[in-house]
Amino acid sequence: MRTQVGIVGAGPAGLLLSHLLHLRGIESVVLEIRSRAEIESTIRAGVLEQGTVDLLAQVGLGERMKREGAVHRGIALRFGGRTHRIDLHELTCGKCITLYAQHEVLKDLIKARLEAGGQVLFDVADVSVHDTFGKAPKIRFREGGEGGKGGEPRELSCDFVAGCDGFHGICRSALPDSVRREYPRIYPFGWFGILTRAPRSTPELIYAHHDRGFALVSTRSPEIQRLYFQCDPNDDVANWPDERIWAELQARLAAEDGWKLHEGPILQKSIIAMRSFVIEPMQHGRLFLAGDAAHIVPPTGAKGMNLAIADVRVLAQGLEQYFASGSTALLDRYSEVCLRRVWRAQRFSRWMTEATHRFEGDPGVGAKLQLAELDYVTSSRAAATSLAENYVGLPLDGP
Ligand code: FAS
Ligand code: PHB
Repeated sequence: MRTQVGIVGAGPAGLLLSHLLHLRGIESVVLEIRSRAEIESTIRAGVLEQGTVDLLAQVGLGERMKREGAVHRGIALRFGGRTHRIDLHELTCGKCITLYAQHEVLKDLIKARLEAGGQVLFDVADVSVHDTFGKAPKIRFREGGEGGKGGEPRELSCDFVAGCDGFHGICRSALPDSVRREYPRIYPFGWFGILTRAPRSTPELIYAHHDRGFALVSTRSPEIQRLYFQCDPNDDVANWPDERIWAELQARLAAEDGWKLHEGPILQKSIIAMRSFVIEPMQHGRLFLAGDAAHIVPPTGAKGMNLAIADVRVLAQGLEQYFASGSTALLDRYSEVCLRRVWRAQRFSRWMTEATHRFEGDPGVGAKLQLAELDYVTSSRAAATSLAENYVGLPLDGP
């Protein structure tokens, strides 16, 4: 098999890259170890930045997002039992966020790729990348097996490899130790996430700081809500029967105005580790890493998927220039341009996490400073504007 760009991973990064390249007349093949059904049903992100929404609309993927997504003009910060609204729209001269689930974005992307005759190979196995430092990188894999077992050995020759295989993928390990620098951080807490069939309890997201720990009220639709609360990362969902979950959420989200959370049957429960991670550089030879394969942010800032999409936008521009003129000027700056945005998103996500989560062993001064931080950001226009512009997404840089 041969193509121009071999893409490992059919997440937001891999699928959008394949779509952007297609619009530029550049061929690609996407290799994914999981099934289409799994990809289209994995519960993950929910918040799209303004820049992500604009890009998806520009490249013909906006129709269902605009119809089914929910535009939010603000978010709420709740602490000391009181709720403070951050008017994103007003503070950023008109920018908003859109609540549209990641797996819905993936459904739209897969439909667009397949309808355009794109090659997205699901259920492949034993993927490995080779010669990414030469002029003819190769991706070896097995196809047609059952659940990753068996299948014919295949080899895909390409001009470039895009490592879009997420944090637990194989592409990052292809960067030699001699050139790579990693910046890992594990937080001492996780998020307990639930999906519930219940009406919306709030018109906008609520980020809550509470003595018992952080809580977040988000949404997927008027009928399906997404909620998270800070938990022990080593805990087990089996320890959390529905009534205990609702009791904990009600306690952490209690407000002086008597506001109460609408409860309902819990459809899905999961515990998510909280970490931040960056690898530098994001490119080596003809291997380009994008998205979670190169960087992870704690989800408090809702940046992960948006960063993945920002990466492949820059990569597609560089690949377009290369295939049009042979120039690698933009590709040579790929890592530098993406890492500037990644570190700014790391800074913001860390701030959101450290201002709203309870840190074990804190003698109390930490919580006092957090409350002062939240009090400041909800009473200073300058500070609120900084939060708002980071939350809706900093402008997408050109290369
Ligand atoms: P992904 O991990 O999404 O995709 C990688 C793909 O590669 C997967 O399909 C995987 O099966 C495949 N793969 C792995 N190994 C492979 C191999 N060897 N060969 C072939 N394929 C392979 N981000 C936000 O912006 N907003 C949010 O609200 C938000 N909420 C989140 C909530 C949760 C619970 C979690 C876990 C994450 C959240 N994120 C959020 C972050 C999340 O959205 C990620 O940043 C996003 O999925 C990254 O996309 P990709 O880089 O494409 O990686
Ligand atoms: C979500 O809706 O899943 C979500 C929203 C905001 C976050 C993280 C996740 O910060």
